[in-house]
This record gives sequence, structure tokens and C-alpha cells, in this order.
Amino acid sequence: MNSPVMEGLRLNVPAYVRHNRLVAWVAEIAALTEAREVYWCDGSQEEYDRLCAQLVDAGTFKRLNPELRPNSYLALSDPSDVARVEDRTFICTPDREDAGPTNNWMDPAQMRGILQHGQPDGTPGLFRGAMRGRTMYVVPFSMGPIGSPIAHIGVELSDSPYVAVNMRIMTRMGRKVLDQLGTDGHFVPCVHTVGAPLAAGQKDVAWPCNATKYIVHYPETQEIWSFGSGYGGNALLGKKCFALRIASTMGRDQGWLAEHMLVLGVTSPDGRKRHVAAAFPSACGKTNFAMLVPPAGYDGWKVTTIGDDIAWIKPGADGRLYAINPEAGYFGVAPGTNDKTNPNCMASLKRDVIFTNVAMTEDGDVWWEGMTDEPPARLTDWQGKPWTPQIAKETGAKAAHPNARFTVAAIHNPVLDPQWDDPHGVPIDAFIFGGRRSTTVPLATEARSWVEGVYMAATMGSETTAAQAGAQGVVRRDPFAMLPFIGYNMSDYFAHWLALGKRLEAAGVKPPAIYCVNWFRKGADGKFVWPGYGENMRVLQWMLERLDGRAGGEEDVFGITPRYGDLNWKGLDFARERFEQVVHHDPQAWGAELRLHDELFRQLGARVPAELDQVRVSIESRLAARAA
Ligand code: SAT
Ligand code: MN
Repeated sequence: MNSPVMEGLRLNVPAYVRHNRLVAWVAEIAALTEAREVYWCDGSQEEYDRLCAQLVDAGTFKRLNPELRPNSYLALSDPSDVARVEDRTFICTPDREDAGPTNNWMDPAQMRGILQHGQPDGTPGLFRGAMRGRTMYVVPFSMGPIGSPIAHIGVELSDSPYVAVNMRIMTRMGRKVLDQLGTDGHFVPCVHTVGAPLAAGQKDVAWPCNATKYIVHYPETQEIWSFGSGYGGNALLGKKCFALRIASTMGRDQGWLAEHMLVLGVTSPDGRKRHVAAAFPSACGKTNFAMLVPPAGYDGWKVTTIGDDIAWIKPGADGRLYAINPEAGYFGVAPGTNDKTNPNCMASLKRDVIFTNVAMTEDGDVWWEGMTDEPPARLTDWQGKPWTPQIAKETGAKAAHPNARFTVAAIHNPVLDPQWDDPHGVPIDAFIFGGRRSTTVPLATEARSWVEGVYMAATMGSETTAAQAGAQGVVRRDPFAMLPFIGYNMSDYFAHWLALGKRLEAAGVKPPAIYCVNWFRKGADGKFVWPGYGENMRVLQWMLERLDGRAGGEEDVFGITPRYGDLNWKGLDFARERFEQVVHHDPQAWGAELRLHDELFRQLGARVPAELDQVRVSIESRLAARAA
């Protein structure tokens, strides 16, 4: 075997790389995948522009009209590769119980056979030769501000230049990360291939991918291996794979939290600033909430974004919980975003954006369902086909895919929090958990204790969306909005949250308050009752005032809910009857709901903390007392 230095010459290792273990690993993966060449990303603007130009030449990107959308591109994926593939996502731990019943599991040795070493019957590993004819990009990235005590580093090896340019927006990427790594720093190795090797002379397609897909995590060795998809969380491995699945196991072992949460700052007119972290499932409005515009009647209030999707939260020197956004950009859902629902997001998307699977207008700009009331007369849809409102009426064809996304740097967000990049993070005052529920769950509920809050989060349900492949609109339990993202046994994760609360209390630190919200209750007409978006500020204000003991509420079977008079209605005409519809507790629906909680706990198995079951029993008895 050649020395790393000898190999280094063939591997195009830049002189500034000093990490022998990294170089040896790159050599090993280049040999396994038989990549044609290796390219190390330095993260420069020049490199980004060059790779984007190359993607335009390859047909993956269309350059948008530079006058309307400067320095922006549109990518149309293969129609089969449009969302995360949860049924192809695996947690490979030696002991199946450690992955738990909510994750797909396979024995690590068996999975390594399938992916790397080959199977007993002689079938070669999927990664063997998978990058033939392609360039392997070495993408060093930091999740979180470089050098932050809350941040961690990863290196993704990918044969997708689309991944390389998206990673430059979504993370701190390039040479500065390798400088931080030094000669022996710790990094999480991430290997990604679209799984479409090219034979000599074979012409590439615009969006290479493979019908076979594997999104694989080995928590013991902190490795990520992804095969066959070029899309979103399947391919941008810093996001869900590292920042949630692997990081959640790091947090379990090291005493911190990796959560599917936005983080925002709220400044009240008296200048006081608070920070809130909120968990909602994919495509339930995290980006909208993180960029919320305070509505009419809220002069002097300001909401600022720290993050829109993921939070890493560690106890600080004073014992309080501090959060960073490990990402540096937004990979948000485009459909439904407009100047009313999220003006700050629309302003963020004016330039320097990569759009994926939206429609293109005749003058080379983008469009998606909900962007304007009236669709343009003619578009090219997300599959590259002509689209008109008439065609849509006849065939139901969407101009943009419902999970169409934008990738844009956080620095373009006009309400970016001045502390978004602070290596120490921001102190968390409250956690909010919310699902998409057309019935049962009230607008807002405050947990009376940490344990009750953990129970609310653990039993959260939500109707599925286009962010995950599969049926939409069915209620599934999505504990902490982490169902697809937890890297270990869900029950152990509940226990980890309970233990953290106890540790805070033992240290004399008041833990953040916990709230449960539901913006999505529907009336008999099937329409949302609560106006949502900016009006969610009213609920936020109630929560913050509760923290100071300045707002009232009513004890209910499930926690404390606001009465009509407890919310600030200035600037909004929302009748008491409508409010009743969104806070109403239907005892029958709650009976059924509790049976589903019980079913969830039974499915999760013997490791569910007994304290949570006790909360359920006490809610049940309160319900029964009411009925009596
Ligand atoms: O595709 S991603 O997993 O990055 C987005 C999401 O589902 O939240
Ligand atoms: Mn998400």
C-alpha cells in the first residue's frame, strides 16, 4: 500500500490538508468507488460559480433570468427522486434494541456487506465502482459556527456536484473547516453516491440516481453511507443524517440535545429579548414561524431567526440550555410561500438561490402553487413539461412538486438574528411542540411540569405531508417531530429528555417551559379556523407572558390553556366562537387520543419511561372525573 503522501498526489490533495487519517480515508473511498478523479472543495465563491456553470452545461441546472433572479438556478430532479425515503433509511447498531422499534434496523456487518464488502453469494457491494466515470467531491463542513463548543465537523464524499454547491449554502464549507480540523481533529465521515456509474463514453443524464436507495447510519462509528438518491435530506448528509440522526446519539452519550427545531428570538417593545425553540414535523411551517412577521397591533415587537429546521442545544457554563443552528442556510418548502404567508422568506429568495422542482416562467423566473393568486398563463412544470391553468384543471398536474425546495444562505434573511452565528448560542426560554392536526389538539397548552411537557412532545401526532415519500394526510405519532430523525431507541430518547430536566432542576436551574400548539384545526367546512402565520404571534406573546406570570390560563385535563381574554386581540377580528373551535376539548376525541398514546407506548416497548405512563394515567383519571 502506498503511503498517504504518495496516494495524496493521485488524490489531488491540496498542500493545506494536513490530516493523514482524512487523506487515507479519501484514498480508501476513491479506491472502493473507483471515482475517475478527486476534487477537494475549498468553499470559495469562484469554486461555487464554476461548479454551477458546470451543472448548467450538464443540464442539471437552468440559469434563471439574471435580471429577475440574479445568480440563481433551477434543478429538476428525476420524478422518482423527490423526497426523503424513510423506508430506505437504516440505523445499524450491533444490538437491534438500540435502534428501537421506530427505526429500520440491519446488523452492521450485513449492511457493510451490501454496501461495501459484497455479500456471501458474491454480489458485490453497491459502492464498489459506484462512482466510475465521475468526480468525487471532498466536502469538508462544519455544523455550527467554526470553532463553537457546540459545533461538530463532518466530511462528505459525494459524486454529485449538486450536493457540493448545496452544501456550500447549507453549511460552513471548505478550506476553513480543514484548517480547524488540523492534523487529527474529529470528523464524521459521510459517503454519498447517486449510484449511477458511467461507462467510458456514456452520456450522463441531468439527474442521475438509482432505483435502489440506502440511507445508512452506523452510530457506533458515527458513519453515514447514502446510496442512490440526489435529493435533499437523502444526499445533503450534514442535515438530517448528521445533524439529527448521528448527532442525537452524540447528544445521548455526551448530555446534550440534537432536535428538529427552529430557534427564534422575540424582542418585546420594552427591549427584552427571549429565545424559543419549536419542533414541528417536516413541511408544517417551521420556516414560516422562524421568520414570523408580527401582525397588526404588534408595533415594537420583533421576531428574528436563529434557525429554521435544526437546533443543537447544550448546557452552558451557567447551567442554562444554549442553542445554535448547526446549519448556515435554509432548505425550505417553496409551495405555499408568498408575500402574505412569509414575506421575509420571499425577500430571502431574491438572489443567490438554488430552486429544486419548482416551475419556470416564460421569462426565466420561478413559480409555485400559492406564490400568486393567479397562476401565470404558461409555465414549464417541474418535470419540464408545458403547463397551463387549463392543463392543471383537466389533469390535476401541479406546476411545482409539493415538496419543491429552495436552498438559500441564511445571510439573505432580512430578519436574521444578530446572534445567529454566535458560537455560544442563545439561551432557550421555552420549547414549543406542534403537529398538524385538523381535530382534537387545542391551539395552545402549557405543560405544568417538565415531565408533562415531555409527555406532550412524546405523544405528538401529525398528519403526513409531501416531505416524506408515501401517503399524505394520515395521522401518525411523531414524537418530538423526531420520528424519522432519531438515531437510537425512541424510549431511550424520552429518558434522555427526562434526565436532562432532572439535571437542570438538581443544579437549581429552572428548565425552559414547554408548550404544545396546533395551528391546523379545521372547521366543519374543512377550512383552517385559526389564521396562522403572523397571527401565531398572539400565542407566542401569551407564552412569553406566562413565563413572567403575567398572563392567565385555565387548568385543563391536559395542561393550561389560554381563555379568550388571555390573548391579545389587538388588530385581529377573531370572534369568541371561533376561538372556542380551536381550543375546545372534546372528551370523546380525547378518550380516543389517549388510547392512541397508550398504543404508541406499547409499540415502543418495555423501555418507555414509567413516568410517562403515569402522566397518561393521571390525564385519564382527570378526564374520567370530568365526565362523572
Ligand atoms: O429533505 S429534507 O429531509 O432535508 C427536508 C425535510 O424533510 O424536512
Ligand atoms: Mn426538517
